[in-house]
Parts: sequence; structure tokens; C-alpha cells
Amino acid sequence: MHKKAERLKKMKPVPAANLTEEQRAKLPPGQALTEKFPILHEGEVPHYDLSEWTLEVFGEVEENRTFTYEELMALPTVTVDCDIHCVTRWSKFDTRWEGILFRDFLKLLKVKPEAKYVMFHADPDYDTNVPLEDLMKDDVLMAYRFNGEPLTEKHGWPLRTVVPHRYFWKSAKWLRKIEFMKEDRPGFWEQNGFHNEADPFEEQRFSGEALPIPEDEWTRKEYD
Ligand SMILES: Nc1nc2c(c(=O)[nH]1)N[C@H]1C(S)=C(S)[C@@H](COP(=O)(O)O)O[C@H]1N2
Ligand SMILES: [Mo]
Repeated sequence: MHKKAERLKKMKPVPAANLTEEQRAKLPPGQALTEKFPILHEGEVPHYDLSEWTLEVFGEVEENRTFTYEELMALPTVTVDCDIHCVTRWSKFDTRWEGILFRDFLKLLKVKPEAKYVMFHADPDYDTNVPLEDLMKDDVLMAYRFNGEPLTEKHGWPLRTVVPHRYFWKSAKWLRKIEFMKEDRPGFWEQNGFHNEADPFEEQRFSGEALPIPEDEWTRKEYD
């Protein structure tokens, strides 16, 4: 009861007038700052048995690979502090993620030189595309911890990508498969009117006409 009431309460952005000079400079155009953590996804939150969960790698690689959760947890951990920006206009500053640096993960794979793009395949029926070069940055990771705690189910447990310099739909929760591709191909949102590049500072929200998303829609979503 209490929980539900809480959920129905609208999230409120930090009023623009309260932003410090530094915060103003960090906020991309058209975004509002929130101190909460909105929960956004299509479909139902998946549940997994970790002993059966796997991460698969396929496409333009010399050999397909399947990693167990245990194998991934044995890899070196990095910590990334970054700001995140959702196309529905909320931004959250100073989020801390721990996980596997994507660039380090690549060292375990034999990716063919022809591979130029990556499709992240996630549950339930979600995918998103990112250029491979973009994933070489030192803040792109496959995360399993957020702000010092294990990732919660709703935020993508057991593993999600975080690609901070792109709108947040490019960061797949419930990651299951990584596909290396020669040619680019649009993912779920990219096929549904969202911009292929998705740079928040360039305001690359839509590929064609702006989708009719009310500016305060995100304030009605679930959050924690
Ligand atoms: N698997 C999956 N990942 C997803 C989505 C989704 O629908 N399914 N939505 C994306 C969108 S639009 C956003 S804004 C972020 C939200 O992540 P959060 O719920 O942790 O804030 O997840 C992204 N990753
Ligand atoms: Mo989003």
C-alpha cells in the first residue's frame, strides 16, 4: 500500500534555478536533473537462475563464445563514475557503476577486423546498436553493481551495459548476447524513431520527426 502510493507520487526534477554553475554545464540541452533513479523498460522484469544464465558472443568473431556468470565475475573489475541521460529528458549525475570494462572484455574475444558495429541483445526482446569504436572508451562497461550495491533486478540484474556518452536507451539492461557486425543495423528504439547516434549533448533524440513524448512523462514512471 505504502509502496504503491510512493510509486504514484510524481518524481520531481531538481528545479533549474537550484542548479549550481557546474551542474548547469554538465546538463545536456533539454534535460532535467533528477536525484531519483527512474526505472524504464519495455515488457516485464526478467528473473534468472544464475547457474543457467549465460552471455553469448557471436557474429564477426573467429569463434562464438558462451560465458557463465561465474566466468564473468572472475574478470577484473573497474569502477566508472558517470552521468546518465535518458531521451525522455531526465539526467542523473554522479552514478557509480562497477563491472567489466568492455575494452578489456574484447581482449578475450577474437573479433574479426571487419567488425565495426555491435548489437546488444537483451531480455525481454530488446536490442540496441553501437559502433564498436565507441565501446573502446574508458567509461563503457558491462555493469553488475550500482552505487556500491549489487544491481537490482529492475535496473538490469545480473548484467547490463552502460554507455554513458549516449542516451540511456543504448545501455541495455538484462544483457544476454553480444553480436559483432560488419554493417550497422538499427536496434529496437532505433527502428522506432530514435536517433541512431544518440549523443545527448548534440540532442540527437529522434531520427525523423520528434516523437510526441510529453516533457514530464518520465516523472510518472516508477523509480527508486
Ligand atoms: N533490456 C532492456 N534494456 C533497456 C530498456 C529496455 O526496455 N529493455 N530500456 C532502455 C531505456 S529507454 C532506458 S532510459 C534505460 C533505463 O534504465 P534504468 O531503468 O536502469 O533507469 O534502460 C535502457 N535499457
Ligand atoms: Mo530511455
